Amino acid sequence: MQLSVWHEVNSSQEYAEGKGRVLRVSGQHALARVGEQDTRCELRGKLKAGRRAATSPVVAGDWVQVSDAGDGKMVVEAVLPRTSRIARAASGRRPIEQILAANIDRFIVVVAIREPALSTGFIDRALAMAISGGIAPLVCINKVDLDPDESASKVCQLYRDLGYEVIPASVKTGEGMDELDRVLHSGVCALVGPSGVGKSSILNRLQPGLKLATQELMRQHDRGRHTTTAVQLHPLQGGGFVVDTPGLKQLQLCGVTAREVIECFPEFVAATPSGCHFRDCTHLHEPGCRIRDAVEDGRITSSRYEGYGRIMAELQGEQ
Ligand SMILES: Nc1nc2c(ncn2[C@@H]2O[C@H](COP(=O)(O)OP(=O)(O)O)[C@@H](O)[C@H]2O)c(=O)[nH]1
Ligand SMILES: [Mg+2]
Ligand SMILES: [Zn+2]
Repeated sequence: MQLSVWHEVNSSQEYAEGKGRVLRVSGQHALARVGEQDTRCELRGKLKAGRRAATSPVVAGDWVQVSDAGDGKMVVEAVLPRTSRIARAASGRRPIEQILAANIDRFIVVVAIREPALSTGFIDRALAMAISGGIAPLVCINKVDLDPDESASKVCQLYRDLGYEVIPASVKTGEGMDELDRVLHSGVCALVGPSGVGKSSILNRLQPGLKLATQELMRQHDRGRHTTTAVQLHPLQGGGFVVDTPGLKQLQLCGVTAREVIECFPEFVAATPSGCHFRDCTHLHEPGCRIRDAVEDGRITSSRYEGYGRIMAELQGEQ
């Protein structure tokens, strides 16, 4: 693994304080970067996951306090407070929150313009997940080389008009790669998207040393082996870390409030400056709803309103 500049600057003090950053967790162990070393640490008893817990008490990205338990054995003593999180609802009879990663600076929503077909619903849910987790989102639309009728530029414009940063990209032609490279080095970034959109391919192109398994390689070589499975922080040459999340086909939101959902739809507020007839209008079925008027007369894109409806229905089902 390569050392990063960021790491060299900060590592000696962290090492002195016994502070480490968790790169990945497997079972009752964590691989943490402490100072300049990647160290396998055991989890202190109280930090071990119960059999039915959805989330390990320690997740990738966590800052942890480690100590030497003798014989060179390192132990994670405590998890420092998290500043942000990527969380989803774990499947089960009652949805429970599962934290996939913590302390992430940028949430890069990755979709493809084709193969698999683009779903703005996915983008909308991913934005809600980022915002509710306290992470600044960005949208990357990959595979624009497969876009003969330039439908990508429409989608780009839709989200840019809403105030989000959008990067059209192609691993094939190299479009957008410099921009993505800059973003990646600005802190700890996570790539979140359905499988097959090109997340691992993007990272391999920007940093060949990562050698992440892509679907193409799988088809050629090791059939049956899974691609990205556990969530893991990969150190980047030149600073920062990146997280390549496993393909999240269904982004099951968990614990997102109605207010956070509305934050993801700024055009709703802009289109109805004086609000709806009912002050606590959910914009789903109430009479006198100005949002639905705005959808009718085209001031709000209908795909966005449908995305809103699906998220709200899901959150109501959760209660
Ligand atoms: N045409 C085209 N294909 C791409 C592009 N990026 C990735 N792919 C292909 O899409 C497939 C899935 O890529 P992969 O990186 O495994 O996707 P992931 O599941 O999101 O990590 C592979 O066959 C890649 O070669 C792109 O920009 N254009
Ligand atoms: Mg992948
Ligand atoms: Zn309304």
